[in-house]
Amino acid sequence: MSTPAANTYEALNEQTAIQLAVQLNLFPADAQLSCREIGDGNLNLVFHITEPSTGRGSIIKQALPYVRVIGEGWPLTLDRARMESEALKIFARYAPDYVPEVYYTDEQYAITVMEDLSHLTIVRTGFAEGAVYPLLSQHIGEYLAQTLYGTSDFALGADARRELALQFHNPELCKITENFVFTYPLIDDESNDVEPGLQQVAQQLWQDQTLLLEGAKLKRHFMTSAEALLHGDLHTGSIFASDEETKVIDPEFAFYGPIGYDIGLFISNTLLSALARQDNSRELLLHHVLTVWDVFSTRYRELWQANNQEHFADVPGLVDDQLQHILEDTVGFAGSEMMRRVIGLAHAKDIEAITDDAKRVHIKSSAALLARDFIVNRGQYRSAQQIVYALQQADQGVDITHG
Ligand code: SR1
Ligand code: MG
Repeated sequence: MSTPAANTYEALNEQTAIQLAVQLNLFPADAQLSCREIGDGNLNLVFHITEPSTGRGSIIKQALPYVRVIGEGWPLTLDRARMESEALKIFARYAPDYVPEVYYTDEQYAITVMEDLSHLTIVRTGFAEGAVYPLLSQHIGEYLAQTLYGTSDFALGADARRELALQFHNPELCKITENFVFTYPLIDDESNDVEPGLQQVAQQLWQDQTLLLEGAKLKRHFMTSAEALLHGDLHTGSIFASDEETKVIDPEFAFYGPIGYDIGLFISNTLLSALARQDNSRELLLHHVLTVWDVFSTRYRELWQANNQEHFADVPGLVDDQLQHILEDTVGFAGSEMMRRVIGLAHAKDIEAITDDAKRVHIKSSAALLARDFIVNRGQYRSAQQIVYALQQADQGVDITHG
């Protein structure tokens, strides 16, 4: 490849990724390096470069000018790489333990070079293989509170918050979410992927005017509320972890949005993995849902009291009202995400891996009805225990379609 300073875009390959790593002095000039393209997401290239003799490594991530899984027929802004790098740097100010270090960025090439995380595994994959990650929800709860409170009006003041929000105008990526999470799964859209055994449930949901109304309200809220700098796509495929460590990656969907969206995505994808589990370890995943909310809300209150720019911050009841509002949003957005993982285009890996057709369809039906309950009845939720209880009811076939 030409030098990173050259003014044209070129997609990397395994050889040019090595050349770039050497040019950037990530390794000694005479190092014997190997490289593998390891991207398994929908959008980007990810190169893992290693020096086998020392075990040292680095990650080079590059955005393609189109959606990787579709091809050149679906162009997508390269600016998402800038969003990702800038968001990683900002999140690292608030939650340094839970974000990879960025070594280098190049806007022309849409490249982000970052810390090697290959000693960790992607949580979505690990969950599908039976892993539990005992500290995951403690870490994610802390990450969520620090980044979401830290970038809100309350911590920054409205002027600084508005200034920061200008950097994260991310219309193309937001549009993907507006379509694939909030719109298509609620209508009979050609992009949906509904397996035959789930058709009847899907048809029933597409006729459901209450669901459409509440789903549409959630979409409006996602599009118009600018509470904090969100990760914007915090499913379990955006988290690397081990038993001791957790790192949140891939914030290319970052934008100023409603706080409950990030929390809802983590909870929803964890619940889907729990539904896919047939053994006692399901309880451990459900425990993550309780812990993430507990840690988030406790830390949020502490941060609120320690640093708050809002004149009315000490008015009794305001922080409680704020947390109740975030919980309702969390439940509603968890519902939108869950619906798209069983009816929309991008499905949950661990549920799809179940080979027993009847079992898989039962789980998807339970998830679809649970998602409906979360969307329609989000205002009735007062605790994370209710979320877990609703999942247990749905899994036992209890009718939760009322309301
Ligand atoms: C067509 S892109 C579908 C999904 O991939 C990304 O990871 C986001 O979750 C997006 O919604
Ligand atoms: Mg991603």
